[in-house]
Amino acid sequence: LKQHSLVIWMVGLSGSGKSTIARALENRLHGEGYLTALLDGDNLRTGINNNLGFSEEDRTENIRRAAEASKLLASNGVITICSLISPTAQIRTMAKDIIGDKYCEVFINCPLEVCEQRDVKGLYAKARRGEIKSFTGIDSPFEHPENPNVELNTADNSAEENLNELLKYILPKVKY
Ligand code: GGZ
Repeated sequence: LKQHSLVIWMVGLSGSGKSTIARALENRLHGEGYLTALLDGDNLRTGINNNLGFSEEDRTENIRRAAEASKLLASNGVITICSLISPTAQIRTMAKDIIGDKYCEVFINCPLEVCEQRDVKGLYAKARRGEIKSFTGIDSPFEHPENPNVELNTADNSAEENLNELLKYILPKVKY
């Protein structure tokens, strides 16, 4: 297996485009022959994290499990791409501490207004109506990452531009 492993930790609001970029990145790396895995918050919450909600405590446990799973995958040589909101500095520090020097933080920056306007799943509308409580960005905090390794803006730049920007950073780190 000729690759260096890495954990690419995508941070951003619901609807910011994390999953889209994560999938595009995985397809590209996989297409180039890299061994990859994709962990998506929304997906994990139907399985290993299906007992967790959206309180601060549950989000912390959600991230802890995802970080531990990523660490295992990366230690087995797999380039692991994680897509979870990871809303607070404290939560991200925990993920980074678990994963260690393979941790690479990618901030998918998209203004709340734009995420809310897109509202692909109608969740923001529900949160505004009070049908979903503790929704990130509405009545639950989102702290902007201070020092991400990469920052991508999905409101102003195309998916292709963002993927290329990300690859510029990732490829030299995973190539032998
Ligand atoms: C935030 C919520 C909530 C609340 C359901 N707050 O855009 P989605 O729908 O598909 O992805 C979101 C997902 C967020 O889960 P994470 O595991 O990434 O969050 S965290 O890192 O904070 O633990 C969203 C959906 O779950 N969703 N209710 N209240 N997002």
